[in-house]
Amino acid sequence: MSDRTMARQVLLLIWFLSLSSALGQVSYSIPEEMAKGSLVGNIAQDLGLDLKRLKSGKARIYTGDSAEYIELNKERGVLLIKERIDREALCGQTTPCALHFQIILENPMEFYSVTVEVTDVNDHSPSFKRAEIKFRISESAVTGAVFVLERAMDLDVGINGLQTYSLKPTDNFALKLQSQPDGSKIVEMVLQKPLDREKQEHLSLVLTAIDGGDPQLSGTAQIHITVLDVNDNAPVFTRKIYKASVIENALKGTLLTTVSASDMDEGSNGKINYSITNTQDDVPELFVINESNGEVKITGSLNYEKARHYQIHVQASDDGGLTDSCKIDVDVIDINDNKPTISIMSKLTILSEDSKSGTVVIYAECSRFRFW
Ligand SMILES: *[C@@H]1O[C@H](CO)[C@@H](O)[C@H](O)[C@H]1NC(C)=O
Ligand SMILES: *[C@@H]1O[C@H](CO)[C@@H](O)[C@H](O)[C@H]1NC(C)=O
Ligand SMILES: [Ca+2]
Ligand SMILES: [Ca+2]
Ligand SMILES: [Ca+2]
Ligand SMILES: [Ca+2]
Repeated sequence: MSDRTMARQVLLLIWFLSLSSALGQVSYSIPEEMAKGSLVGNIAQDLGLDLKRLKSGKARIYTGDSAEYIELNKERGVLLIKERIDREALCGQTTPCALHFQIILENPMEFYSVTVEVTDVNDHSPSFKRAEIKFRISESAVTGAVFVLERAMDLDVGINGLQTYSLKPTDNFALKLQSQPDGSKIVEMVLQKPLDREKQEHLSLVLTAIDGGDPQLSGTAQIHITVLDVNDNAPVFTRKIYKASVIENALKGTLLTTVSASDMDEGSNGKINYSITNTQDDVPELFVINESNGEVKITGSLNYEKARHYQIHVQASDDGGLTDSCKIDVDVIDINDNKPTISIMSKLTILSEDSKSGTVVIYAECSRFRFW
């Protein structure tokens, strides 16, 4: 076929098509997803053609090179669904969505234009690409802090498409939607009430996307928030004042008492280091505290005759430098370690007349006990 004959044929076709529109045009509107064999429309009646003419004219559908979703039943003069029509596959987000084809008859040749509009059915739920969204947020995050969430997709169009979102629960976060020029929305959550890791370390929220179909369809995404600790709690001693008593000749290493503080924070923010803070007396030489478990032990020699009472000042500090303090009132108990002096004294009076040399020895002992 030469270029010229081809051009002539194209011209001829255009002429016929323009003529056909003069002859008749019909349009139908059907929902997508109709079953195979469903009725689209009574074409013979709508075009004013009788069934005999359809047969004698060898009426057929001409779609060009696009797929044939619709067939002509010449016996009944009707258009029927030939293939399932998925509006989403056919038109995507484009509206309106329509099929255009011609009905061609011969002897004489006639063209009729047929338009079948395919309307949307709400057969897709909004959906999120990721069903789980994870955040790690510091408990010191300020109110008003914004976190971008994921958008959902709904393949349907118009009212059947994505309409809005909801976020639950709303204890700490509020949903914020920002409309974009292209009609989509930026989805964010805004901190409304400060987080507190000590109260709640994990938060779980549900983001729901909703379309406007009837019935409405929805899709959800889980939002998991791990609240990160900051050092916002100081250690707290279980008591402000501890009482303890110890015999004056207690051995080095004897346990006096155990102090205890707790810190609600996590890890090093809650790790307590105990220390004795006395500076003006000999407490640091006589007592020692285990910096990790608060055990206070004797590390020097006590003497009732010298001091009957001690006050140990203890500090608990976390790694962030927050502190609490308490004191331990220690009573030293006399164990009568001067009793031998008294008996020797009485012996001394008995012995004094008998042995002069013995007296000297015993007296020397007494004075050592008494006046040391
Ligand atoms: C505990 O505190 C003491 C005194 O403040 C310090 O010398 C020591 O290094 C601390 N220990 C730890 C494990 O931080
Ligand atoms: C302190 O107590 C811990 C735990 O009981 C122990 O492992 C550690 O050896 C103690 N430290 C000292 C200096 O006694
Ligand atoms: Ca649809
Ligand atoms: Ca939908
Ligand atoms: Ca702390
Ligand atoms: Ca904390």
